[in-house]
Amino acid sequence: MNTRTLVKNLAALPDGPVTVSGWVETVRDQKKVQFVILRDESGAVQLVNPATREVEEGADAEASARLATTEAISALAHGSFITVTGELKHDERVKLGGLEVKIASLEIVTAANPETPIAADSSLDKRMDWRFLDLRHPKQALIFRIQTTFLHALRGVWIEKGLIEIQTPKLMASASESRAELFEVEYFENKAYLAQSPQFFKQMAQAAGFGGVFEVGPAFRADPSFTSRHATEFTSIDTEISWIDSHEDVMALHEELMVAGFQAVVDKHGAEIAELFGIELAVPSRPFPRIPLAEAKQIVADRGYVIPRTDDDMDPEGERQISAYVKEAFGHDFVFLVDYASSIRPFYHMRHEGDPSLTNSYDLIYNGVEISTGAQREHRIDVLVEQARDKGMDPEELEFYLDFFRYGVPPHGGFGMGLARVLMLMLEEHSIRETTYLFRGPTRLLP
Ligand code: AMO
Repeated sequence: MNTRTLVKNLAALPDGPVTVSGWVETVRDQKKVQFVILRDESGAVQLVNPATREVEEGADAEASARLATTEAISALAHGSFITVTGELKHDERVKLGGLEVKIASLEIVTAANPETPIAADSSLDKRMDWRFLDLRHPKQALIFRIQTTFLHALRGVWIEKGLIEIQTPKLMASASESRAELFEVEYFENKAYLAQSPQFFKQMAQAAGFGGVFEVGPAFRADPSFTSRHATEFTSIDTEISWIDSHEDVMALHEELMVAGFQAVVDKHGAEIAELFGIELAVPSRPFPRIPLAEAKQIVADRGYVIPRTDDDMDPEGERQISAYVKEAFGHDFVFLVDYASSIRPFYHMRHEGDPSLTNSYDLIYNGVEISTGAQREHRIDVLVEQARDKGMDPEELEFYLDFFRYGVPPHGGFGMGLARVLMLMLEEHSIRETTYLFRGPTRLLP
């Protein structure tokens, strides 16, 4: 390893020799002095070089070296990765961090092509073509630090509660959600399908007696749409717990996870989020408001927006409207819409005792967009088979799944949540393309 000091650690060092490594953000090549802004994963620092433009014939090796460094800086392409050794000097007149490094030696480790293919005003699509350069911006990188912190906090809650982390297969013999949006792949002599959700296998863990499980992993949907919230591959945060009384228990866990995740993000990144995104991120208070779907539709209608489809789900404008209402009425950014009609829910959702037209399920809406679906599952095999038939499904095709329920299984439930959507809404970004490391959509498989 080289002995570089991370830029963020320079401030704590006394004046003296240091080595820093990173990429060149800007070069200011003045006649008498040259400035280079070097950035690494932790911050940016100003490097300074008193320019040596020419040396006398027969000058000593040191003077020749100074000339070589000056010429190298003049020719230095933005983005090149360099290592610089020099003298650290604290100087409050330096705007960037109140310090600079006077270059003694500069090594161009890898030179960048001189023309940078993207600029600050490039389109999102263009930036995605050059995602590795786009991600060099501190704002972009911060998104993935926040994601790391958020997931770490969620894991903290799950592990504290004794849940087991699982990795379920993404190659499947059947659909995991519906036959719509299903990717089919050649699988030797047969067909396989890419998992749309770990749904069946996280439920299997309940039959396996695991008590509670979680998974953060890829999910695939052959969704041809180009909205700001849909990807063909996304990271799904899933959890499933046994011995629940109803979906209320799932929502309680969901709230706990969100509060822990937001608390960790605010604690660790609140100041940077304010600086780079202009957002004062707050930790949501518990309990999150809960509104039955039918009531939510009425509230939205009373606000003057009639959801076009009659028996259907909320549409995106309906989600925005109900969020606006919840913000006004409760000052909350989150709302659980509960009691979805069984007509618009999958066969595995448990229906209300005494009113099979409704399910023990919910969607979590955050700042106007659905981020999650959760439910109590039907664990009684006869009822489950009936519900599958009711949805026009062939129980024979579901045999492997139905078997989970034939050898005893506790009551259980869980949720699935799109990671990129949470981050998009948290950071008020316009698209999950911004909050996905490498986005996948109908026309994007590269890089
Ligand atoms: P659902 O299909 O509602 O439920 O998906 C759960 C959450 O996953 C995210 N999501 C997506 N994100 C990006 N692009 C997509 N194409 C996409 N599709 C879904 C959303 C959504 O709220 N098995 C159930 C969950 C459960 O009941 O546990 C399921 O998959 O944030």
